[in-house]
Amino acid sequence: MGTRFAFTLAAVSSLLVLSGCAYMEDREDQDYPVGARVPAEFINASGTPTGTALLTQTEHGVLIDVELRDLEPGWHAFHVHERGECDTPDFESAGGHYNPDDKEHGFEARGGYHAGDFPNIMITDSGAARFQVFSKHLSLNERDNPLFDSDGSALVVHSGQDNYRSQPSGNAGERVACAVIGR
Ligand SMILES: [Cu+2]
Repeated sequence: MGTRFAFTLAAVSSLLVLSGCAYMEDREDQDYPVGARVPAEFINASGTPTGTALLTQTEHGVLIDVELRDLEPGWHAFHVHERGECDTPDFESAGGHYNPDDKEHGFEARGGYHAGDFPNIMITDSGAARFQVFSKHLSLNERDNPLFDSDGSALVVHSGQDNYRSQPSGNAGERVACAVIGR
C-alpha cells in the first residue's frame, strides 16, 4: 500500500515536471513573445505611403493599432489577406482573406468567419482613420495560425464596405490600400 502510494506520487510529480518543462520550452520558442510588436506600412494603388499599423502579440491574440490617411471618406472593409505581397495597383498579389481554418467569409455567414475578417472601418471627411482591432484568431508566432507563415500576410483596405455575407469576401470592392505585415 505504502509502496504503491509512493509510486503514484512519483509518477504524478514526474508528469508535473515534464509538463512544466514543455510549457517553458513553448514560451522560449516563441519568436514573438507576449508584448512583441511588428509594424506594417500601408501604400495606395500608386505606391504612395498612406498609413501605418502596429501589431502587438498579447496573451490572447493580436491587437492591431491602425492609422490611415488620404483615403476616400466613408465605410471601408478591412481584412488580413493571406500573402505578404502588396503589388500595385490592384494588390491582387495579397491573395484571398487569411483563412487557416477554412471557414466561410463573414460575421453573418452560418459557416463563418475568416480569421482575417474584421468589422468595417470609417474614414472621416478628412480622409483619415485611427482605430484598434483585436483578434483571438491571430498570432505572430509560428505555432498557432501564424501571420508569418511561409508567405506572410497583409492588411488590406477595400473601396467599399463588407456586407459580412457574400462569398468569398463580402462584396467589398477593389483594394485601395495594402500593408505587408512585418515590413
Ligand atoms: Cu479584403
